[in-house]
Amino acid sequence: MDLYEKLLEVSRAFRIEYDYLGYETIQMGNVNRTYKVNFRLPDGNPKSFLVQNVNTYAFRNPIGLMDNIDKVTEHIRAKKPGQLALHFHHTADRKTYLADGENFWRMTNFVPSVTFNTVTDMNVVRNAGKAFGGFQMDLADFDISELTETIPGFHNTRKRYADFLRSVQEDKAGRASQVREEIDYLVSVQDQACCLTDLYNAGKLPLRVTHNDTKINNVLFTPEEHKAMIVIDLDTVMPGLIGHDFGDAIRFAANFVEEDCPEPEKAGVNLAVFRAFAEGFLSMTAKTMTDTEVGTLAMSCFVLTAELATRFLADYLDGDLYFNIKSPDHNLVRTRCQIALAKDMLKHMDEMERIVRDCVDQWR
Ligand code: GN1
Ligand code: MG
Repeated sequence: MDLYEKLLEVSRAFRIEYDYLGYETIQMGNVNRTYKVNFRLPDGNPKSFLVQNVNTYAFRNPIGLMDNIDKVTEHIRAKKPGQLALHFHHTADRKTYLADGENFWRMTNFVPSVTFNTVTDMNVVRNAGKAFGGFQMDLADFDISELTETIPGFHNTRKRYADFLRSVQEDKAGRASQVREEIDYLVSVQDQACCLTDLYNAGKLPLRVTHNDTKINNVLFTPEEHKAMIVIDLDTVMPGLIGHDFGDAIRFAANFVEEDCPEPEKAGVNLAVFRAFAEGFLSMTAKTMTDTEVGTLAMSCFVLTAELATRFLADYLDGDLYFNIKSPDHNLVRTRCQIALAKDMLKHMDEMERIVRDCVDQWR
């Protein structure tokens, strides 16, 4: 069955009975596959839904994942009745997913919106910071023990390094000799990259419910005024550290270029974006953060960048099994861009620390 028919079948399973018009592939995320599926209502108006094919190589327990999302969205909905929310459609047997033996499908409402991969408008950045900070606060009273770890050790950087070094050792795709420089750099910064994990293991950082994938394109903005509407992609909502959310957001939004820019020399941390995001994020969270947490925020940006570089490079060495790729060297291009960004962040660490302290002083 081709995808056109498959998406119709999936939509019917989610009890969408309108006239089928076809689908569009949506560029969203590097792991799942996302489609906008279009229908015609009886009154002639168009109506679209978002269908995702969840990557079960990445998410080994997709039912646990959907259960997390149900609980988290329910918790937020209860706090903010009437506000825009993601709504997962149900199959005839009341499930929010369809497992057809081969693929794992889910369907949500389609929210007309814009997203950003790179940002020049500091208001947009500040609003994204507020949205992720607000998300963190909405879940501050959520019982962590209710959540399944959808990817165990997701931001456990020590574990990520162990996995990476295993991939180097195994060299399944025979590529290790071409990427010695990248391997050596990542090994040389291992202890710095693992500082959050080590502090947590030493009992110095509290566990929170975190989003864990705070790319700015996981915030939907209104098409005209660019107001942050909703935080999406709740697949990795899990117990985590606040630096995971802050650091990953900066890694993505404050880079001068996109995360897979083929010209790594152009990568680097844009301190104006850093400041705007920090202002938004800390306006929501500063009061509830411990001093030790505050002290980790600037460094967390380096941590998340180096960690992702180990993940991209490990996947390149394994033969591209995890991340969706657009070219054979896509994971290597991503690695080089993240390494260049990580190096630049270390150069600017003092300034990043100073900005965090300014913002905390402002909001405490
Ligand atoms: C993946 O699929 P997407 O874009 O939501 C990955 C993140 C990475 C990101 C890098 C579950 O996120 O951890 O930071 O790619 N998600 C998973 O773009 O591994
Ligand atoms: Mg994601």
